[in-house]
Amino acid sequence: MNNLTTLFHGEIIAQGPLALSASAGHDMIHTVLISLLLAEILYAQCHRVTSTLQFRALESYDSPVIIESAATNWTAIQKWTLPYLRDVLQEVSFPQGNIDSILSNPNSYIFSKIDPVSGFLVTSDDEDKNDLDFEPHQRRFLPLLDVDVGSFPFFEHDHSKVHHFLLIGGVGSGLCFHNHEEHAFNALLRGTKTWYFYPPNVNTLGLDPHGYPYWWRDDTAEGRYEFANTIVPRLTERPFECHQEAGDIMFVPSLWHHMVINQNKNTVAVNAIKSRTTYFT
Ligand SMILES: O=C(O)CCC(=O)C(=O)O
Repeated sequence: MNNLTTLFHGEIIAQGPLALSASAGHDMIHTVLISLLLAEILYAQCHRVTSTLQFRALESYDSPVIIESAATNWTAIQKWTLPYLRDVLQEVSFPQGNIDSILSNPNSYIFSKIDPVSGFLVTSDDEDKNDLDFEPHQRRFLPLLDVDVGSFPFFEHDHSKVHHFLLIGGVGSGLCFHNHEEHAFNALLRGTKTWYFYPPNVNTLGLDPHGYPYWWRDDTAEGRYEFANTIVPRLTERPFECHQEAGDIMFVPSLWHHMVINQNKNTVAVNAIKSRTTYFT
């Protein structure tokens, strides 16, 4: 059993114990040790910190970071239970269907903008539609932030300049690799997420010994599981891997490529981003 080495800013900052069979020969032990060490270096887990960290300090990091339990005391965690969300969103038609069909389909996902002024959930594809143009049932889940549950925790920007999105998905849902121009923060309220990260300058074409990384843009649940189970182990440079639990906030640094798999349970998250520009690469 070997604990994973944690890399941060390119340095090994912690390395777990390695247990090897006593019957193995000296050379073999040496070889196994070297390969385990290399495997560990290639298999970096993301850095975890506690919420006492200063927001400004975090913004200058160029590495994905989980701020443990930073959202635990957020009112939304107590209020936005799955039964509550199912109830208030029952009649809302999202572009992908209604909440029950979305939760039962891992290839579906609610990723809806929360209007920064009204706090309304924007369920239409039409960004220019005024809040008042929505049908009454589309306005029931209101208001979301500021009035009802308070501001997004930890995040210290002028909230009127921040975009928020509500993300709800079933087991196996998620997103394929993409990045954004600005830092983003993702507060997980329900479920668990596994994140995979690559730095902005990664050579994507050299990652997979099997050739062209077709999986980079595969946005199916099957593709996500294949990536996690089959593809990651063979990669020449493995991604940073981060496990986010409910109550944790994930810091997604600008331009870092990331993909997400929602694990085990239905997940509910809210993210905060200064710009909503998304670059798919
Ligand atoms: O929570 C997720 O599914 C991922 C969110 C994400 O990738 C993003 O906000 O850019």
